[in-house]
Amino acid sequence: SETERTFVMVKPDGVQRGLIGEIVSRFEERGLKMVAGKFMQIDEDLAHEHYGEHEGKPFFEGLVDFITSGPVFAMVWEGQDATRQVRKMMGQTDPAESAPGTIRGDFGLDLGRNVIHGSDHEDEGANEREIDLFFDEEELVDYERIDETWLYE
Ligand code: YYY
Ligand code: MG
Repeated sequence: SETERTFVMVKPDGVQRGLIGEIVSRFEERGLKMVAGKFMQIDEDLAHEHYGEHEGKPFFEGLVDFITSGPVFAMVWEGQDATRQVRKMMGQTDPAESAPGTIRGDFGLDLGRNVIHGSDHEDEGANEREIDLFFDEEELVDYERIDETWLYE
């Protein structure tokens, strides 16, 4: 698999429940590398753009209200097969269907309060689109993690 970057965000419920550190730890321990991070509040326009694929669906307005309701922690994580690996660590969209050991399976119960967002690996280019939407080029940092030679063959 290729080294790639993916967009990840602790949603307002995750921030309010004090889960930023726990979630960051899981990706760090897995060996993924954080290359950008930003604590911010999403406005209406950004919410509509980010979730544009869901416009018109019955849950859309509630989703926009929720994602703009408080601060989020937006991140970019880099690593081999990063987009798919992050999605696996997140679990299913519905926490109730997510296995224990996954982030949504460990920290959520309700579909509309599922703690974390990660780019869809089945949607080609979604990771790059979302990174561009949330971050400027100069906010992405190039560096090596000291354990990289032990993480990859
Ligand atoms: O990518 P992912 O977050 O796993 O799910 P999406 O199908 O892209 O939906 C985005 C977001 O919308 C989801 O995290 C919760 C919410 N949602 C909902 O409230 N009700 C649904 N029936 C489907 C999705
Ligand atoms: Mg999605």
